[in-house]
Amino acid sequence: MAFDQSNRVWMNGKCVAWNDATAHVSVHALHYGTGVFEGIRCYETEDGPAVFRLRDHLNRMYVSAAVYGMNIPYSLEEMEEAISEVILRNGFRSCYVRPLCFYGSASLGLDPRRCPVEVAILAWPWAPLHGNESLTRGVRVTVSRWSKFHSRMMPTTAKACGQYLNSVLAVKDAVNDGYDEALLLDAQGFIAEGAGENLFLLRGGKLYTNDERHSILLGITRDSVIHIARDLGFEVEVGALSLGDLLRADEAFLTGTAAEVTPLREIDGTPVGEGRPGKVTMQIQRAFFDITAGREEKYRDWLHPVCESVEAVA
Ligand code: PPE
Repeated sequence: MAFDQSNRVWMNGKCVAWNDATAHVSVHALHYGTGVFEGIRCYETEDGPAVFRLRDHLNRMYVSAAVYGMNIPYSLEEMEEAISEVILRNGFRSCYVRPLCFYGSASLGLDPRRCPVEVAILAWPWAPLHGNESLTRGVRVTVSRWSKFHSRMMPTTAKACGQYLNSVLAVKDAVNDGYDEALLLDAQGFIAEGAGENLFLLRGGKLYTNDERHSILLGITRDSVIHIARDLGFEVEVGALSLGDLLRADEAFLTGTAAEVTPLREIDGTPVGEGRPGKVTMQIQRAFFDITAGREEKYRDWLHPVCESVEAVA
């Protein structure tokens, strides 16, 4: 985490100093988790910094907000511009971007509608979620005793603040027990997802992942990997994944904006495949990083150049 390298935050319409981007302890979101957010990465390319699948992330944020009846007081284009601005003003060539829309201060009680919607965008350099080494060595996961909440309890396809308490519980236990990450099962006992990532398996040369029927967030990295893998000639099947499937897999990996494409090498002491990052996993990871670095013409649409949209930045 490198907050100390971030000087500016975009908040409610302007770029302010990091220390001035504050909220009162009475804000609704602090009490009830009533906010929605995104996690987005900006990558360094030959043509300058570029944000990966920015539109898709912002679209998901507006959908998350709509689910909770929240009106974001800025248009998608304004948010795009604001994200470019905060990256440029911080002078970052690559970074993680965290837009957050939350109910502010007016009254408490569960109905948030009297509270203003506040919008902040943080940007800071963030290494891969489980550390640089995790991308080449893989991570060890444990199956959590906490289930992923069912999509009838809360919409798992929305990325909302309070929903993450479920992941926080799972990660706390996993880290206490010496694992890198927690894997959560759904209410039926099938695999849902990692605390902050989706899961892919490889068996017999074919890739498998699940979908929203198993209470997952539909990851944008997941969608990217499905495209990339099919492009590389792999068959990708979307359906239920059991723990048995994972234990029998030749390879497995996690996908997410923060985790990128992270090989999974062990689950509760049992090696996945040969217990080290698999060949196909690494092939997909390489392809993913070629795309994010702007080296793949075909996928240039996935990159939003940072300079393009900001008119005047001092
Ligand atoms: N599932 C969950 C529960 C999740 O939080 C993420 C992203 C994903 C899947 C993958 O989604 P996508 O980023 O669109 O591919 N988790 C974000 C927050 C992680 C955190 O620790 O904070 C992220 O990766 O930015």
